Amino acid sequence: MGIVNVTPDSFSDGGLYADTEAAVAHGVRLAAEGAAIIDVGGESTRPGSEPVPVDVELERVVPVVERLAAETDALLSIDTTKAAVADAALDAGAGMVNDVTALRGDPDMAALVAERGCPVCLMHMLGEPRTMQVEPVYDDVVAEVCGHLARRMAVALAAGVREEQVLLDPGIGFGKTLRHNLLLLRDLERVVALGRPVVLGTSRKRFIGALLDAGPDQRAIGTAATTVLGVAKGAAVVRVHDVRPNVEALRVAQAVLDAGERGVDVGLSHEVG
Ligand code: HH2
Repeated sequence: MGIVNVTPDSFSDGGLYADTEAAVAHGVRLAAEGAAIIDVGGESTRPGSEPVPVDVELERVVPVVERLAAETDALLSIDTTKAAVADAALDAGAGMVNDVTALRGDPDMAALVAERGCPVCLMHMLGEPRTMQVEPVYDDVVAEVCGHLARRMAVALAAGVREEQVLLDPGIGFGKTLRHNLLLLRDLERVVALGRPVVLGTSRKRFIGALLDAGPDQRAIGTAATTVLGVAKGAAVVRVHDVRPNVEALRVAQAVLDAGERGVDVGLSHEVG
């Protein structure tokens, strides 16, 4: 899943793709690099960010979704917490909703997703973006994230969402310390055991910067490490800014995971190693 942030203030690429042309060109490039899903968002969820009015968010994302639907074969996902934005994006050609509040942000979202019958990603977040990084505390972060996701899935199903349309995401960086993020990655199998495809969003996040002492645009290789580990532990989707290095890391990792199963056997006699 490649990320297109049509925002002036996203934490790692804010302002780079804030106008329609730049956002569409970026989405087309990510699809060409191998993204099967393009996640379009018009509101930053970085720690401390303020909500964006619905009309502004609509103006940002709808033209981009329309154009990407015409210009790529990728499944388009709309990253929003607002039912009106999801509704308009689905009309414009999106086929999936990515809601970082797991249907808590807007009382109309659950019914909308149920009615549209589209896939929906439910993510764990402690509190809300404005306050989530203010001393997050858990007794057992993995158990609490899993419990929350199971409860949010139950709410979605009660609203009429079909179970096979639900994806789950532990919400890396959303109300978590470095240690919480590492524990969630180490024990990702426990999230996978909830029985739904898991989306992993580690890309360029602050915990990688803390480990590498690197700024957001220097975190692609660290991100690829989490992609490989995450997929080895059963993640189904990785949400990334830098599609190409992650696709390459994944192709090699997948070949190892599948060794002996698919009969991959390419002659390498002229290469060293
Ligand atoms: N992370 C961000 C935004 N949306 N959605 C899911 N499902 N999982 C995530 O981990 C996730 C997400 C934050 O990253 P980004 O979009 O790059 O930044 P910003 O929110 O500042 O636009």
